[in-house]
Amino acid sequence: MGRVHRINNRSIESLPVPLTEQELVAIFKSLDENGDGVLCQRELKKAFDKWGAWFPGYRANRGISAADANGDGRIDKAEFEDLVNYAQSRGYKLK
Ligand SMILES: [Ca+2]
Ligand SMILES: [Ca+2]
Repeated sequence: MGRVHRINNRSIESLPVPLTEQELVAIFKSLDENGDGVLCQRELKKAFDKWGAWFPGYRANRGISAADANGDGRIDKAEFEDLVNYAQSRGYKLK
């Protein structure tokens, strides 16, 4: 009964890359398809799909609960940074 030893080798590349303000705005705009200044669940689902999520709808919901400070179910520009932090903490690369 041997135990397989696996080295959990997380590379430095997997660390979140901080985005600049301009990059955040550019990403936000590219995701806000209808241009109403907020990202709804449907738009976030597409975003996570683009970022390679296996369950983009689930991720969108999780991202909203993590970042939606005022509880309206949508992500505005002020909340977007928290959403980005959430996505990056889950290993998504946004650029
Ligand atoms: Ca929108
Ligand atoms: Ca909100």
